[in-house]
Amino acid sequence: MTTVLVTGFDPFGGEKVNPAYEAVRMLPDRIAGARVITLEIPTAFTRGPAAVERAIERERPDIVISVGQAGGRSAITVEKVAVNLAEARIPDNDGEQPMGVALREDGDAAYFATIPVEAMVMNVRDHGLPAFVSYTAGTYVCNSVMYHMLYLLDRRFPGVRGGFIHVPYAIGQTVDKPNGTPSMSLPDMAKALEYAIEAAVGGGAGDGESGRAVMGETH
Ligand code: PCA
Repeated sequence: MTTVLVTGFDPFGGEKVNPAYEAVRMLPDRIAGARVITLEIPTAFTRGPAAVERAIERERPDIVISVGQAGGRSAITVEKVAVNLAEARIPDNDGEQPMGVALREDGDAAYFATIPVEAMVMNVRDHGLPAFVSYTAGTYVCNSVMYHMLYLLDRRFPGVRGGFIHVPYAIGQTVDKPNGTPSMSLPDMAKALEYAIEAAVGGGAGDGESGRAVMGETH
């Protein structure tokens, strides 16, 4: 049976919750016939990737998807690429704040996600929820976890596919933020993750009912 490992971060940056883990823990045990294993991981440059590595060694998943909060984004975004750079605007939950350093001296400059990014976005949209491809996971802990995961899969677990999804703020987080701050309800977020994972398990080109959408950014 296909196994999908889905991780979500703990709260950081003064927030009381991290919608990533809150939505991940709402996922069903089975998606498209695959077994779903969920895990909370720390928002920390060292302990975050280490927790993912241990879970991969323990659970031997076929697919690994990490989920993080991207406050300010308005929709689910499936990340296309992770870069070999840590540039932390704020310290992580362990007080670590790397500035302008490589994540792995021996790693590639970047790794592309090996999950079907476009098909996942299309499946979320086909079910009436907003989703986009993102071409940057930032330079903080989320990019680091995605980068280390893809490095690890490339070297030690060929055949295991991996990637990353960013989610907006949950509605409750925006109560004390400026008018217009985007948010999404946790049930909608969990459903969107479920549709994205469904497409990842399905695997094929899966361009969705609406056909291959035009993706990309002009800036
Ligand atoms: N988001 C942060 C780190 C943890 C999280 O949920 C990020 O985007 O880097």
